[in-house]
Amino acid sequence: MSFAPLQSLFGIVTPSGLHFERHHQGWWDIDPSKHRLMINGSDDSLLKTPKVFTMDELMRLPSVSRFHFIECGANTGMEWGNVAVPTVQYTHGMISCSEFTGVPLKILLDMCGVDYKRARFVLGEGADGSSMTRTVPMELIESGEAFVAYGQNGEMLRPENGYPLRLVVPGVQGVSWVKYLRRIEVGDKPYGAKDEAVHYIDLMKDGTHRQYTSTQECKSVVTTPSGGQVLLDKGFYNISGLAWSGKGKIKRVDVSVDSGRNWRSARLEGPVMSKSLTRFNIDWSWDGKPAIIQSRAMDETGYVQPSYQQSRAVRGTRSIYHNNSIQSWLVQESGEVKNVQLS
Ligand SMILES: Nc1nc2c(c(=O)[nH]1)N[C@H]1C(S)=C(S)[C@@H](COP(=O)(O)O)O[C@H]1N2
Ligand SMILES: [Mo]
Repeated sequence: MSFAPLQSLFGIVTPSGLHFERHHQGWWDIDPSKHRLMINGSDDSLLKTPKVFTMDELMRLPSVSRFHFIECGANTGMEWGNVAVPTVQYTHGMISCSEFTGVPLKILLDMCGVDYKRARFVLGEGADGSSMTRTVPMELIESGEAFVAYGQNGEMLRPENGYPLRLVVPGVQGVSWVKYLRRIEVGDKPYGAKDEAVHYIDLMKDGTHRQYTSTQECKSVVTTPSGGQVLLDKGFYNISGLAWSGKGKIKRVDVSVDSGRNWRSARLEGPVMSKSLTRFNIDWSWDGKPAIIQSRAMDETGYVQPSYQQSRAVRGTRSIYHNNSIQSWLVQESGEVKNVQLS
């Protein structure tokens, strides 16, 4: 497992070598000439012809190239317990953003003659030893959004990121982006696989668990200044950060430098793309006194990123997954920046 060094990155694209990594069973060394993608049905009547594709066959098909973020559902997970890990790399670094290239899954399912009336879900399966399987609802495929990617940032996927083939499910948490993709099964109900029945579920305040919360809600974080950095002197600083939403485009990001009493709208750097990272910037003149810096994003649905107080009212303190609460960085008089949580 490794985290993207968000404090050192500019713009929105994560260089491939700095992409975060999450492996449930190590990374896999696959010979692309031997790799196959099989598409079958949980029951034969759900499609006309099951098919097996080679990489060469996939790369002849119409391709798309799109910028999307991928965020692990466990990103910012330690903050539920108010652990206050020191840097933005470890609070928020299980997110990355790339230009992915591949074939819309809809094209492949059409070639197999899938019965879309009955086949409402698919299961993606990887070739590694993790038995990672995830249910993906058919709407995300019929809309043309989900695709099987072989390219990332202009080159082939790297082995750590699923070479030679991975599922891209825009807006949905990373675990559904199955790497080393070798099989897609179409089915008529959710699969209840271990990684959706037992893991990646939300422990609620009342002790019950919430399942299938796959879409990553609107979230943002200031990356400069952020935990572990030091401001050398008072005066002008560019506050910079990242915002994203699994539901579409970022509409607005507000920034506060006084613990949330006053907010100003930041500049969004274009292009602002759907289900991608958006960079924001805002001018700040530091007077040398302690300051708490926060960002609060709003997406095109009107949803506003919640405070910790709001999140905890629903989720309590013992969750692991899906924390999109507002992050606070304390700039101390010494210029040193620290992770703090406001209650
Ligand atoms: N085959 C396979 N796919 C997988 C995983 C895995 O362990 N094996 N991990 C998942 C999880 S939990 C995440 S967050 C993302 C991480 O993708 P990355 O390593 O390219 O950043 O891949 C997902 N796809
Ligand atoms: Mo993950």
